[in-house]
Amino acid sequence: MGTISDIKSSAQLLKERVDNVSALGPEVKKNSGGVEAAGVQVQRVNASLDLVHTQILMLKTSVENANAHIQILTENWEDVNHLNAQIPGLKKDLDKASVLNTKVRGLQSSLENINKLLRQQEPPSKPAPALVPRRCLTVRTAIICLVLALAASILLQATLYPWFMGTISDIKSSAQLLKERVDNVSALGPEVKKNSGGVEAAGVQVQRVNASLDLVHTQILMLKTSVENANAHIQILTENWEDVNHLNAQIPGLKKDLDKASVLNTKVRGLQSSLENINKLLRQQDDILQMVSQGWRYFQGNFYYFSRIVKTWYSAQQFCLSRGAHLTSVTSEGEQEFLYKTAGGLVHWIGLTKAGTEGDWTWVDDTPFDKVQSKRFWIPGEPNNNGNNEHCANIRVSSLRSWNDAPCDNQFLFICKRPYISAEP
Ligand code: 2F8
Ligand code: CA
Repeated sequence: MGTISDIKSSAQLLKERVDNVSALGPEVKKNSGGVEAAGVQVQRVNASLDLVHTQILMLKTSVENANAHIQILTENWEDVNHLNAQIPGLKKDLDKASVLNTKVRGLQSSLENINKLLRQQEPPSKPAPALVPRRCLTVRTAIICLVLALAASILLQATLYPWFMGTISDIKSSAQLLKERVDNVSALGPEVKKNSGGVEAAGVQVQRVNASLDLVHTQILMLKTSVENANAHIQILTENWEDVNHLNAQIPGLKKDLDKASVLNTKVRGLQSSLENINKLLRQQDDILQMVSQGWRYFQGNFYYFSRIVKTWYSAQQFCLSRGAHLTSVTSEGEQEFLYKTAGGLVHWIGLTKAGTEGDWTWVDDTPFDKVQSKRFWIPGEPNNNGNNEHCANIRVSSLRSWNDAPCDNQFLFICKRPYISAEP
C-alpha cells in the first residue's frame, strides 16, 4: 500500500507540473506573438531610422552648403566693411581734390587772362625808347613777375596734377571695387534668403525627427520591457521543462507501478463488489427476518401474510392496506402452489373480485387478470355465482384448482401480499 501511495503522490505531482506547464502554454504563445510583433516593430523602426538617417545626411549636406555660402558672405561683408571704413578718408581726399581742382581751374583761368593781356599789350610798331624809359621798366618787371608766376603755376600744376590724377584714379578703382563687391553681395542676397529658408525648414525637420526619435525611443523602451518579461517567462518555462524532463524519466517506472496497481485495483474492485453484494443480501435477509418476525412469509420477491382472524372480503382488504399490502393476486402456478399449501386447506380470501359494468374478474392490486391462464386455478364448476351473490373469490381447498366464488360479506381468513422493495437501488 505504501508503494501505491507513493505512485499516486508521484502521479499527482507529475500532473500538477504538467498542468502548470500547460497553463503557461497560452502565456508563452502570447509572449511569442508579442516578441514576433516586437520584431516586426523593430524592423519598422529600423527602416524609419534609416530614412531619418538619410534625411539627416541630406540636411547635413544642405547645412554645410549653407555654411560655405555664409562663410563667403561673411568674407564679402568683411571686405565691404573694410571698404566702408575707407569711404570717409576717400571722401576727404575727394573734397581736397575738388578744392585743388577748383584752384587749378582758377589758376588756368588767371593764366588765360594773363596770356590774353599779353597778346593785347604787344606794340603794333616800335616806340621811341627815349621817350618812355620808366614805363618800359615797369612793364618788364610786371612781365617778369607774370612769367615767374606762370612758371610757378606750371611747376605747381606739373607737380600736383599727377598726384591728383593718381588719387582720383585710385578713388575710381576703389569705387569700382566697392561697386563690384556690393554687386556680389546683392547677387548673393536671394541665395542667402533661399539658404535661410532651407535652414529654417531643416530646423523644423530636425525638430520633427527629434520628436520621432523620442517616440521611437519610448517604443524601444516598451519593447525592451516586453522582451524582458518574455525572457522571464521563458526562464520559468525552461526551469519547468527541466522538471518535466526529470519527471518524464520517471514515467516508465511509474507506468509499471501503475500497471501493477491497476491489476490490484481490479482485484480490489471485484472484492468490493462481492462485499457489496454480500452486504446487500445481508440487508435483504435482515429485512426478511424482520418481516417474518412479524408473521409475514417470503416467497419469490413478495411477502405474504396469512391471517389468524376472519374478516369480510372488504375488511380484509382494508387490513392489508393498513400494512402496505393488498389481498393477494396469483400470477403463476408456483405462487398458487405456495399459497394453497400454506393455507393448509382452510378457506382464505384472495384479492379477486368482480368490477365494472360487465362484472369481469379483477385483481384488487391492479395486476392484469389473465382469464385463460387463470382457468386452471378454479375448482371445477366454479365460479358459479351461487345465489347470484358470489362476487369475491377465495382459496377453498388444498389443491392447484382451489378457487371458489362466494358472497363478499362472508367472513373468512385472508392472505395479504406485499412486494419486497429493497431500500437500496
Ligand atoms: O357446491 C359448491 C358450492 O358450495 C357452497 O354452496 C353450497 C359454496 N358456498 C359458500 O362457500 C358460501 C358455493 O359457493 C359453492 O359454489
Ligand atoms: Ca361458488
